[in-house]
Amino acid sequence: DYGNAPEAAGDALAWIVDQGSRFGHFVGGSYQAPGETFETRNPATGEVLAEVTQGSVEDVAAAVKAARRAQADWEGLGGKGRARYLYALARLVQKHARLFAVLETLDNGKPIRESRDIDVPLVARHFYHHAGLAQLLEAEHPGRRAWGVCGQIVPWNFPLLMLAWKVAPALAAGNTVVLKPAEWTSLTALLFADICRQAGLPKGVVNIVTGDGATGAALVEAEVDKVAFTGSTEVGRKIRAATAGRGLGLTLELGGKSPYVVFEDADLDSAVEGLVDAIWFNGGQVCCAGSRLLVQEGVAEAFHAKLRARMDKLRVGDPLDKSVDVGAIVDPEQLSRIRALVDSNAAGETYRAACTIPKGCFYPPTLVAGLTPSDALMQEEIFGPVLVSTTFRTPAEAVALANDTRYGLAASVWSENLNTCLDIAPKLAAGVVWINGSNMFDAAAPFGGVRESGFGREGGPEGLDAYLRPEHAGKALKRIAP
Ligand code: TXE
Repeated sequence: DYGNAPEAAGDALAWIVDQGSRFGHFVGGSYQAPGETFETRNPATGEVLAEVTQGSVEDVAAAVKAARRAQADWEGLGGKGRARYLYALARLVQKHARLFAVLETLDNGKPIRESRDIDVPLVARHFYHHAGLAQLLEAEHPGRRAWGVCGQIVPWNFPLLMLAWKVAPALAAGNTVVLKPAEWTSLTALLFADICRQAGLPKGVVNIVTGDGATGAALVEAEVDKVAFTGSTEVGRKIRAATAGRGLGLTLELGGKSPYVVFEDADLDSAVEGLVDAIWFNGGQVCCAGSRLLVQEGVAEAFHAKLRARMDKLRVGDPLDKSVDVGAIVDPEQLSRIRALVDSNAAGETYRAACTIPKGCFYPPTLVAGLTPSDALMQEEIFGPVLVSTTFRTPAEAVALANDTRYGLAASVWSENLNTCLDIAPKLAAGVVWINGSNMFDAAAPFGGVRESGFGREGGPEGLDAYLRPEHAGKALKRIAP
């Protein structure tokens, strides 16, 4: 029971106050004294939630050292030994699910319905899944070793879930980690540190260093063996350059402009509902958001009419209200980015949902229809509740339009004719293709992009593999010699 909004916020706010409302890093199994700090705010109200430490180069080095010290013993525990800790982490996430969900909603502005029903359950699922994989590790991956110390940098759109996507496989494979949350949303990572303590995780296996992009850059430059990053394509490019030639493992999960292709024989009502999930889930602040609608000409008018009617019914408002569909935008800076992109566009026809929009860090669900492929809004990732659309005539044209992007993260195809779906899906340049659905995630399914959406997979067997490297040939040979 999540109670009503103010009650639900109470526990999470009390947890922050219990911690002194000022947070240091979590290194070597304990919270450090706060250093130079910055504020983290609730975007829905503008209120300051807490102060968080800006990590320095020295802070990062100390955390990497703690992770290094812990690594050999952690790997030496073996997969079965590590699995016990991963199960404990999963159970503790479930035990504190409400606190995690409310804290995430306060810090990020996403609807409580999402953090409660999607983010937190998926976090637990990732730890359970990787506990299972850890148990089988020696049998399934003979001759594979952990990379060592992993530097992990996550964005603000799914703060805790992106932590789980990175920490769970790293730990399962025998790595230790230094994770840097995004500066707007550090709190659930700091609560997760507390969970690590409760689970009795050996000191130094998980370290959390907070801070901004400079802290992230310091982590990439530090003595780590692998870097895993989720965030903007621009920063991904910098990280790739900074890691080149250092023999490090690297995975990058970057931006997207995913096509949502609706054929005229699609179940249009379902496709409209799918689109609500695709572009208004987390206010469109989703790397694989179905942000580019391509609809077949014959049904375009009817489909857009249904869509506009559905948009008007979306509830935008207090993210702690359980009936709210679209919450706050994560930060005023992100809100101005969205505004600037949409306001600079003169092409097509803009429709703003007729629902009530609160004052503050909120943006109305918006549709910009009738664009051509070269219009900036068709190409740029907006990362907000803004859908753009155009039409196509033939399946070949749909494929050409869908692939007319520098990105390649995800795609959705809607048709009641399975032959159409199965014909189109493999022709789409995307790491993930959903048929008659969108934004479906599971720990057992690999997720990741092609082109400028990055490389490497998270989840599934490939996700674990990304945290393993071949054992040095010499050692492997010795092992099989009679
Ligand atoms: O991302 P950044 P921002 C896209 C989206 C959004 C835009 C900008 O289009 O509007 O990026 O968002 C850390 N070295 N996505 O500026 O900067 C940073 O502190 C190392 C898509 O917030 O990429 C944070 O922890 N790290 C996306 C993380 O990188 C650095 C999710 C992501 O922030 C760094 C987020 C540096 N030089 C934004 N600079 C997705 N694909 O899910 C920053 N960081």
